[in-house]
Amino acid sequence: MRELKTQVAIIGGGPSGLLLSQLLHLNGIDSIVIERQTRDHVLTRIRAGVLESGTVRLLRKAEAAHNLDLHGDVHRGIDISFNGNICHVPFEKLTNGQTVTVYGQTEVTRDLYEARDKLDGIVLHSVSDVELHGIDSDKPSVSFYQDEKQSTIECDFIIGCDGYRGVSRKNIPESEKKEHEKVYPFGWLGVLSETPPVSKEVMYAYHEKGFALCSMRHSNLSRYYIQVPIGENIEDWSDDRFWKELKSRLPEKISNKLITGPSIEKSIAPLRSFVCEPMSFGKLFLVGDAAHIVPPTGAKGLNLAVSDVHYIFTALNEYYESGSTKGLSDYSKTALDRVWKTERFSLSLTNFLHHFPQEGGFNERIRQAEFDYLCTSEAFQTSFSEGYVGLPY
Ligand code: FAS
Ligand code: PHB
Repeated sequence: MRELKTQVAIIGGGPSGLLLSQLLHLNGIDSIVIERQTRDHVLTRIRAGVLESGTVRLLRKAEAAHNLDLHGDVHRGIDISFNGNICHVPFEKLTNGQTVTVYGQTEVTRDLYEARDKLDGIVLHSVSDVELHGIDSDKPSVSFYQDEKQSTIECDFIIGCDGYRGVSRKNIPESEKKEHEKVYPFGWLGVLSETPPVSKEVMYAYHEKGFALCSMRHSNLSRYYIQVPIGENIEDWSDDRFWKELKSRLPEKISNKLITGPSIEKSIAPLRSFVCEPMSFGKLFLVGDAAHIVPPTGAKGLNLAVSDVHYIFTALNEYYESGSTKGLSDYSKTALDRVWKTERFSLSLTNFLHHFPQEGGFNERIRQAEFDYLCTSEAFQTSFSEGYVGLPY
C-alpha cells in the first residue's frame, strides 16, 4: 500500500480539477489530482467552445492562458436566427464591454496539463476503484488502485471534480442531499470539420425542424450542431445527411455560403439540467459537472465549473492563510446562487430555441413572440446579454 499525504485531494483531471490544482500550487497549497482515464483520453474530448471573461481571467491567474491569449477569438455579439430571420445581439455594447472568447475546452485542458507539468504538479492517471473515507471526520482520505497497486491519500479536504458520472457526489448521504433533474427529449449531434466557419460570430438557429448551431475553433476549424431526437444512432448520420439537415435549418443567405467538408469528429450529446444540493458535505466539496449540468445551449457548462473553482479556491486559500472556515462553510450556498441563475438562463434558451415534439402550436407562437420581442427590445437583449457573457462571480 502506497501512502501519500497532501493538503487537498482532487478527484478528476478534467478542466476544473486541473485548474484548481494549478491555482492552489501557485499559492503554496499542495494537492494531488487523481484521474480515471489516461491523459491522451482526456485530451480527445471535444466539448465546450465559448469562454466567459471570468474564465479567461482565472486561466490567466493560473498562468495557463498563453495560447488562449494568442489564439482565442474575442466575440462581441451573437446572431440568433428564427425560421430564416436573423437578430444580432451586440452583447459587448449592452454589458459595458463584456465579451466572450471562442477557444476549445480541449485546448484549455491541454494548456492546463502543460501548466501542471511546468510546476511538476502531481496528476495520477488511469486510477480505478476510487473510494472516499472519513469525509465527515478531521482525517479524510481517498484510496484507489493504479497499476494494480493500492494507494491512499491522507488529506485535509477532498474536492470532487469528477464530473456527472463521478464517484464523489455518491458519497453525500441520500438523506443529506436533494438532486433536481430535467432530461430533454432530444440531444445535440455535433460535427467538427476543417472548414472555414460560415459566420464570424456564433449563430444559434431555431427552425420548426429543430435547433442548429454554427460555431468555430479557429479560421479553419468549424463546430456545428443540430438537434436530434433522443436515441438517435450516430451511424445513421453520414456527413452528407448532416450537412443537408444543417443547411435546411439555417437562413438561406447563411446556408448558401456554408462550406462543407469531412467530419473529423462526430458525436451525440444528451441534454439535461441537473443540480445537486448541497455541493458539500463535511470535508468533501463538489465542483463543476460533479454537482450540476446545464444543456450546452447557453455555453455554460465549462464556465460554471470555473466559477465553482474560483469559489472553492478562494475558500481554501482563506483557510490555509488564516484558519478561517467561513468561505468553506459558505461555499455551497455561494456557488449554488450562481448555478441556479445560470441553470435558469440555459433552460430558457433551450426552451426558446429547440423544437419540442408533441407540443401544440401555442408554444410555437410564444417562441415567435419571444424572437420578435428580442429583435425589438434593448431591455430584453440586455438581459439576454448578461446571461450570455456570464454573471459576475
Ligand atoms: P469533466 O467531466 O470535464 O471532468 C471530470 C473528470 O473526472 C474526467 O476527466 C473523468 O474522466 C474524471 N473522473 C470521473 N470519474 C472519476 C473517478 N471515479 N476517479 C477519477 N477520475 C474520475 N459545455 C459547454 O459549455 N459547451 C458545450 O458545447 C459542451 N458540450 C459537452 C458535450 C459533452 C458530451 C459533455 C459530456 C459535456 C459538454 N459540456 C459542454 C459540458 C462540459 O464542458 C463540462 O461542463 C465540463 O467538462 C465540466 O468540467 P469538469 O467539471 O472538470 O468535468
Ligand atoms: C461550441 O463552440 O462548441 C459551442 C458554442 C456555443 C454553445 C455550445 C457549444 O452554446
